[in-house]
Amino acid sequence: MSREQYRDDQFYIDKINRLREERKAIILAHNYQRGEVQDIADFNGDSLALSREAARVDAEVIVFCGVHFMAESAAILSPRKTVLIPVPEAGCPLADMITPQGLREMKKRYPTASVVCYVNSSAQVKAESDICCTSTNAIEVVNSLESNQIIFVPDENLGRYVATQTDKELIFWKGSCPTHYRVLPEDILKAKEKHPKAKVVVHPECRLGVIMLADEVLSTGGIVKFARQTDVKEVIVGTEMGLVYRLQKENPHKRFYLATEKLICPDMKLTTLEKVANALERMEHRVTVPEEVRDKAKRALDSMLEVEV
Ligand code: CIZ
Repeated sequence: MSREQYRDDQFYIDKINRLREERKAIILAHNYQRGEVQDIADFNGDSLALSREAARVDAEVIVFCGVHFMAESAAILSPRKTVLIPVPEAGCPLADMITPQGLREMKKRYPTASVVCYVNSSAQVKAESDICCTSTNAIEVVNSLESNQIIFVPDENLGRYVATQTDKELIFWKGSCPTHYRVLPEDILKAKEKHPKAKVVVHPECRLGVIMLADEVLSTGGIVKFARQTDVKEVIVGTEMGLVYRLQKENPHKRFYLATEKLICPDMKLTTLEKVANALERMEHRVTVPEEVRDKAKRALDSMLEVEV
């Protein structure tokens, strides 16, 4: 890092620390955020862990460093707190691949099926669903339902992986995370050739051909736990690069290799220290969910929280 960059970062870190106290705010950062943003956060985690933290903490203001659907989930679970997102354009292409109208049409085609909705979706899509899931609990959520036929939206890759682990009949939506979709089986084979002693851990948003080459298939929270507990000293990581920063920081005596340089989510990288400082200074950009949508979306999230993992 250049001296100028260091000086700039320090300027914004001091500003954030002063404003965080003045505003009685906490800063939550997703595992895919830039390293320097993870470093100034009060709490790092996956979207569900962060939303739970948002609901639990005694703070008036939550600055959610992540993408829009994540801040929205925090607003759904904590309606009385002020939830701010530093970059309102930070979206999720996967979440944008399904509309409430599209889901309503699918429900008409399969009227007796239950609807499981991955948290990477808008509040309106959650409101149309019976239950939400994350990549940590998707299998348990699907198995918890009485119905044998399940509409699984919007991530087809995650759905197809879940289908390999359950007897239920899953109906997929054609959605995928462009970042994870870019990873090809050849990328994993190349990484394995380069690091023959390493274990391969991939996210279930990867395509099935990639999943089949992995030693473990885990959510980001699961990968954090795995990295802590494993005796293995080298790990090839098949998920967004921001997680590798956290893994290396928490496990300095192990080595983590990003499976491919393609694993970068442009939306996750939009949040910078300057944007976090601006959010706190200007108290923007507030994320709210209309009450009638919030109420239904919260029911789907609450149903998920009741499922034991
Ligand atoms: O739910 C999340 O936070 C995402 C998008 C991935 C994960 O596995 O943590």
